[in-house]
Amino acid sequence: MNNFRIGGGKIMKKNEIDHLVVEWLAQAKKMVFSSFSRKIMVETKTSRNDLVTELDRQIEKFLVTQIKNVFPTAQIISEESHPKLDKFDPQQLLWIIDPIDGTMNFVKTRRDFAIMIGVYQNNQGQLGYIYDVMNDCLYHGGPEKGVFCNQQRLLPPANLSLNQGLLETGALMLLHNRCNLQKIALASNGVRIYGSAGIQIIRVLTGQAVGYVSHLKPWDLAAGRVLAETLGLTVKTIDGHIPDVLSSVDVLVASKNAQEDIVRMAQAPY
Ligand code: 2AM
Ligand code: CA
Repeated sequence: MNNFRIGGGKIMKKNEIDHLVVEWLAQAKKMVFSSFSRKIMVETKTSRNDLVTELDRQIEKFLVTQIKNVFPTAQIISEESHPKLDKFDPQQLLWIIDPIDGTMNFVKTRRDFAIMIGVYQNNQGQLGYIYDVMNDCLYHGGPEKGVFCNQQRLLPPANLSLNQGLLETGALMLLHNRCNLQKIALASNGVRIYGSAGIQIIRVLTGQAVGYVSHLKPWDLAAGRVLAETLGLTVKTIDGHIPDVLSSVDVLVASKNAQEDIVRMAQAPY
C-alpha cells in the first residue's frame, strides 16, 4: 500500500512520509550532539539499570509533536510517555517510537544507541527506521522500497545456520540461561552483546550476526521487525510464533535456518 489516509480526508504517499521522517531524524541527531555539551539529567525507572534521560524525553516529545502536526489522527506508542494505546484501530497508521534505544550506553559510553521508529497499518510493517546516531548510519526501508543504510541498498543476508554465525543477545538473558540460551550460544560461532536492540538488529540485517535473541517491548522491536522481514529474515517468538506488534515477548530475529536451529534448541529439555 502506497497511499495513507492521514485524517481530514487527506491522503499522503508513503515516500512523502519517508522524507518527513528522515528530516525529523536529522533534527533529532542535532539534539543528541547538543546534549553532549551540557549535563544531562538521568533518572531510574523500574531498576537501577533501567534509565531514562532528559534527552530520551526531549527526542520523544519532538517526534510525537512532528507526527501529530502532520497526522492529527495518528496512533502513537512511545516508550517514555505513551507506552499504551487507549483505543486501537488497526486500519489507521500506528507509530511505534523508541527515542533512545540503549539509554545505558548513551549515558555510559555515548555510543551504541539508536533512535527507532516503526510505522504499521493493519498489523503490517510499512516503514522502519533504526538510526545509529554516532556512526551516522540510518537503516531505513519497507516492503516496497527495500532496506537501505543511508543511500546504500542492503542485500538479503545469507541464510546461514546457527553454527555458521555470531549470535547477538542480552547479558541477563544469557546469564540466567533463559530459553536454553547458554546451549544455543555454545552452538554458534560466538556471542556478541552490545546493550541495544537496535544496534544488535542492525548486525543481523547486515549479515554480521546470524540472529538476535532478547526479551523485547513493542518499541524495541517495531522498527527492526519491518527491516528484517523486508530482507527475508524471520521475526518470531522463541517458541516459533508470529509476535503481536503490541506485546512484550522473548523474540528472535534471525536467518531462517538459524531460527529453526534456535527454536529447536530453546524447546529441548534443559
Ligand atoms: P532501552 O535502552 O530503550 O530501554 C538492552 O538493555 C536492550 O534491552 C536495550 O535495547 C534496552 O532498550 C532494552 N530494555 C528493555 N527493557 C529494559 C530494562 N528494563 N532494563 C534495561 N534495558 C531494557
Ligand atoms: Ca528507550
